[in-house]
Amino acid sequence: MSELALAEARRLVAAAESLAVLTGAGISAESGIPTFRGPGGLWRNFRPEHLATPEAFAQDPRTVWEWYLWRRAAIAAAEPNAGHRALAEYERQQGRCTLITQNVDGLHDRAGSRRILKVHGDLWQERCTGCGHQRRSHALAYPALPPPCPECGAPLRPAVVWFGESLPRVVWAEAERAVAQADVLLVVGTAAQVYPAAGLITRARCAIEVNPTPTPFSSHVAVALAGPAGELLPALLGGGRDKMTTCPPPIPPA
Ligand code: BV8
Ligand code: ZN
Repeated sequence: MSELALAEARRLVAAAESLAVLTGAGISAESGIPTFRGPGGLWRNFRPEHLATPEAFAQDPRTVWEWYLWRRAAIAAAEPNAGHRALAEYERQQGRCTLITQNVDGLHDRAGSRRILKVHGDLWQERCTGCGHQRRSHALAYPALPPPCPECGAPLRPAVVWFGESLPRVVWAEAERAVAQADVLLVVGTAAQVYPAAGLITRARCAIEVNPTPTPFSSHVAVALAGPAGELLPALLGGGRDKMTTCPPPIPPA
């Protein structure tokens, strides 16, 4: 990744009045959580349609629950990484940051981020398919799958957004507003293939991508930083805000 690209990205962030961030599974990769489409990815042994859809749950709720409980166990054993922490620290110091995440793992919460818009739901939240009863749960196993609703006995499901399901309306509207109002959208660790979340990138006034691998948006963003979030976010966000920041002098040729 070029030092010039990082310097330009730092300049854009330092000059930004408000920042929005869109994260995907890649920001949790350095915590040891497999991504969806990468090597050894979460989808590797399954096709998304076979697990993360209402049809799959209707057909085989037990297998779907086993997959989510397996993911809960992996996440419970993991820790937020330097990328999660850099975002939380930036929000704490600068305040003007809205974090939009496609992730359901809760690692941003555990890193200390507060203003989080979970556009694909939360793996640690459950919802009744019968009466709509909601609860938070950190269970890694249940005596029976699917677990019955404590209110009406109908099957509980993970309160995540499956393919073919709408995103939570209020959360999504807030995410759209945050991107529209932000001077810079930081796009971190997403292959940008899942919509409508990926569509937020085209609506940004100025986007900076952090990803070791090119995505369909890499050639359209202001700066594409090719590298891991755990390394680049601390370098990018660590400097705090300084409106007078000017672009540092170009690196003298070696
Ligand atoms: C909707 C929650 C409409 C569950 C997820 C047919 C029917 C219906 C809809 C569709 C359809 N065909 C297409 C669609 C739209 C569909 C879609 O986009 N499909 C894709 C596959 C084409 N979208 C939907 O269905 C959405 N709903 O459209 O509703 C509607 C309207 C009205 C009425 C009814 C319906 C709902 C989509 C939400 C699906 N749920 N997750 C769960 O987690 O189990 S999606 C899932 O993918 C996760 O949320 C994940 O975050 C997300 C996106 O993946 P990424 O985060 O990008 O992860 P990925 O592995 O792909 O990439 C990781 C990246 O990280 C890579 O680029 C890698 O290079 C990078 N990386 C790796 N290491 C690092 C790193 N980056 C930085 N640092 C590192 N160290
Ligand atoms: Zn119920």
